[in-house]
Amino acid sequence: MEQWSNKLAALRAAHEALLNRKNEPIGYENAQHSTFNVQLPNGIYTKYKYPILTAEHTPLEWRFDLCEQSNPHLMQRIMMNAVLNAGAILFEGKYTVVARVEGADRKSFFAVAQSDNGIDGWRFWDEPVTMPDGNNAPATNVYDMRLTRHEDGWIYAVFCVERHDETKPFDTSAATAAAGIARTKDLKNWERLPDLKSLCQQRNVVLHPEFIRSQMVNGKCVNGKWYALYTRPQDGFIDTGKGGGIGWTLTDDITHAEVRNERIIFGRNYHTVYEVKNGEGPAPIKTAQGWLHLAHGVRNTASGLRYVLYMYMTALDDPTRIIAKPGGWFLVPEGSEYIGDVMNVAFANGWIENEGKVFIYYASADTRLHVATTTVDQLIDYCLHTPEDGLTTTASVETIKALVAKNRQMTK
Ligand code: M1P
Repeated sequence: MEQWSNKLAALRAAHEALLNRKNEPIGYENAQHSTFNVQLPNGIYTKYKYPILTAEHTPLEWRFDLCEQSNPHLMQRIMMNAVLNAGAILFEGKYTVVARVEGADRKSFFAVAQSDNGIDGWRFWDEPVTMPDGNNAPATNVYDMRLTRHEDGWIYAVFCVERHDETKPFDTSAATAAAGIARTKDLKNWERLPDLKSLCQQRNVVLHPEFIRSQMVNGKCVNGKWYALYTRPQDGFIDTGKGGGIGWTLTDDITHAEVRNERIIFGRNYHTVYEVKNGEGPAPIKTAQGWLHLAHGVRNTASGLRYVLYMYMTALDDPTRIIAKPGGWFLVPEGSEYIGDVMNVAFANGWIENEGKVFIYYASADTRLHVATTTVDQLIDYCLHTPEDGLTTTASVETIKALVAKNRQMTK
């Protein structure tokens, strides 16, 4: 009897120690130097020593039967595999994520976790989110929630809804992806709306936070009030197909959202970081100089796909007009971030802006969730002053030489 309770006390103490662990910013003094990687700060954002949420951060009550009679060996009854791609929002003064938690059974679900400072002290709520199916066909899996506090007063969640592709009954890997939509006021009670109607697969859709009040139709300016969605049309579940890139579509009724006139606002390009896939990350941040966008780009390599984060900016009066396009990636998996269930993946679908500070929640290797901190000013500076990708090696060399020449002038 005593032995069992001691074991439980030790388990609780170890779990509490993990949850209470202080995080440490990675600066020049404590930069990671290893034989294969030197991780010096880049001045654009600060990464932290520890991931903020992992499978081990999930409540013990989700995993253990805490009754000695029915669990005499104090074994995990339900194991957790990963905590990753999280939507994020400042909610009632707390930094709040709705994370994708994946169980050992490969099913993902959503769970809310909060922190007072956005960096450490994260605690999951007692139970995972109950996401109703509404009138939609039940999903096999749900993931990658984007949260948008919309000017209509609701908090919206748009996420991937995955189901088996019933047109291929003998292919057990064949899947379809659609964008699920739900809304809430308290992150507890979710009203599920019909999935986004689209002629092609959509698993990477983000709601813009403001209404769009005018659009050009057949060369004429038409006034109205539309919800706007960033999309990523795909021909198949994995296959991007012919087009692809970040799309844009307007819909007047979010309770029956439909992709009608989708147009690509940021496409894919040969030999760039978004050659294979290009998708919006979280909902953009509004600044005095334009909308800040965080997105993911995917390229192919001999060892599989490489997912990186990149940024761009669009005009305040037209969120589809790109005004800054810094070349290359913004954030990549480094050091131990490479390693996990899906190697070489950095993915972000949540960030929080609070009084000019920005907290970027990114996952590494589809395994754990991290934070990187920066400011709106730094991100604008990054977007406006990082040279564009010149799309050829010659252009890249000329860009470097121009910077060297400028620096030479400074030292004269
Ligand atoms: O494994 C990397 C990512 O793969 C998918 O992303 P995308 O839709 O861009 O292909 C998703 O499963 C995502 O969750 C995952 O991180």
